[in-house]
Amino acid sequence: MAQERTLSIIKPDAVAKNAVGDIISRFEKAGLQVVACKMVNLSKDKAEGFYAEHSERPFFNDLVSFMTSGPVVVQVLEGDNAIAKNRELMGATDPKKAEAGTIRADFATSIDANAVHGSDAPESAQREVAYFFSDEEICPRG
Ligand code: RTP
Ligand code: MG
Repeated sequence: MAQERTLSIIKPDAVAKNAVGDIISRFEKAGLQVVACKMVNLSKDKAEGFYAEHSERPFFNDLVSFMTSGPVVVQVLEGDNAIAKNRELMGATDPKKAEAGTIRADFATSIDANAVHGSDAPESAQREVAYFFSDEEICPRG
């Protein structure tokens, strides 16, 4: 299977719950490696730019407010089939619909405060990784 990179964000609700370690542990146990990682407070501009594809959606302002409400942990995950594997580990956007044992089923509160973000396709993964990390900040272990 193809080695891929994907962008993961542990959102403010999960950081506030002290669930950072539990969530990263799930990625590692599933065979994904953390090859870049930082904790940041997103500015309104940075959050709006990140979710620009949703700018016309009714939930956009709430989404940006939520993503700027506290620190987030932004990571690059690398591994076989990393984009789909991360989405599988995350579970459905709405935690009520997320399969048991997924990150969102276990840690999310609502469709807004849903614990994690993961890139949804190779193109978005490439764009999102570059939105947060320079090449020098990514540390593949080979
Ligand atoms: P994400 O981008 O955060 O990984 O989530 P996703 O792909 O599962 O969902 P997406 O459709 O890209 O939506 C981005 C985020 O917007 C919020 N949302 N709220 N109230 C609503 O109907 C609604 N729909 C989406 C969620 O926080 C979602 O993660
Ligand atoms: Mg999305």
